[in-house]
Amino acid sequence: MDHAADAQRTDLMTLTRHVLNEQSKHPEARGDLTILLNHIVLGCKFVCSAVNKAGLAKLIGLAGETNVQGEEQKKLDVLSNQVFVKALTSSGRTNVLVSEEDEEAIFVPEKLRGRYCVVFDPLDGSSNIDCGVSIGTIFGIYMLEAGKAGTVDDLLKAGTSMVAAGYCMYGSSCTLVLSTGEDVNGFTLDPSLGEFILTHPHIRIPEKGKIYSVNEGNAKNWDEPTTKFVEKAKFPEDGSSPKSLRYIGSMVADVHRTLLYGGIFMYPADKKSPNGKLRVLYEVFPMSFLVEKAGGQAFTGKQRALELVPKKIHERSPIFLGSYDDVEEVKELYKQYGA
Ligand code: FBP
Repeated sequence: MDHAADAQRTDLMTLTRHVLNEQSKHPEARGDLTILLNHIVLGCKFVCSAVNKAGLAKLIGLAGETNVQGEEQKKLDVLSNQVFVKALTSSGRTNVLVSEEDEEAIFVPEKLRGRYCVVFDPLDGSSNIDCGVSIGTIFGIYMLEAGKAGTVDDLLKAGTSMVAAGYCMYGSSCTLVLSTGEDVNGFTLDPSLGEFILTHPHIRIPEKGKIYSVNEGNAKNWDEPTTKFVEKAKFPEDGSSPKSLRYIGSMVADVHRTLLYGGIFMYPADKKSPNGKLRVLYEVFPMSFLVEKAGGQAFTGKQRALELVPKKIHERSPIFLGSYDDVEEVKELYKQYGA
């Protein structure tokens, strides 16, 4: 780290400045998305500080309630959800919200309504909170037709209708990865400034990876294409080196590594969970949007993930996402063996 250069670093590309630059490319833009993103950033900063001091502040452990998925809620889950619902509502730019933690969609009060709908998982990977492993927030943004009062149907659309998506990873550093439709950029929180600084411009996922990421504990229930793919990863028939297995069990952390290093992240369907585990609106869609914008692919086992049209807000779907060539291999296996 060249501290001298660092100290001289005056031309700071903050996330706000970056989004304003992107906005200036759209003369019709009114700045609403910029304001909305700034409120999401505020939520991420709050959760980041809460996660950092979770152990000390007795924020770890159970909150004593269960959420719509029937999962026991953690204190940080509840806190993060409250922070994001308040930040998104108070932005005056949102209309309908869907949170992993709330059974029903949240309709913003009329006087605070705006044109955007936001789907989000306030704290993903919650099974890793108490052991301090990286967790994250995932979000996807839709734009309503002007003057339209939003309904849940405005969110039960193909993921291709999203206008922006991102995640914020709370790990050794706090990193926010965002796409507003063109490319994918990563920003790291500089705690001394309280600002997200552009550290990973124009992220491009390597075309082929050396890593596969899946919970092999479910292997006995997998379908044939998944079993074959993992077998070939471990015992390649073409003399190439075996792939390495990396699985944190926190989607944000596993997808972040996949975006930067390449490879494939999978949560396939299996006999126990025929629709997989991950939720379409606030896990599969945002991550698929980012991976595609970075040059990769996202596949459900049947179709391009972003072309899915969910029927309910907490619907689940199998997912294979990552490097283009690796996902292409999975698609070939599904063609060959069928699901
Ligand atoms: P939560 O949103 O309830 O945390 O569940 C999602 C998740 O933790 C993902 O982050 C992760 O990829 C997956 O579940 C891990 O599931 P498993 O423990 O079955 O491998």
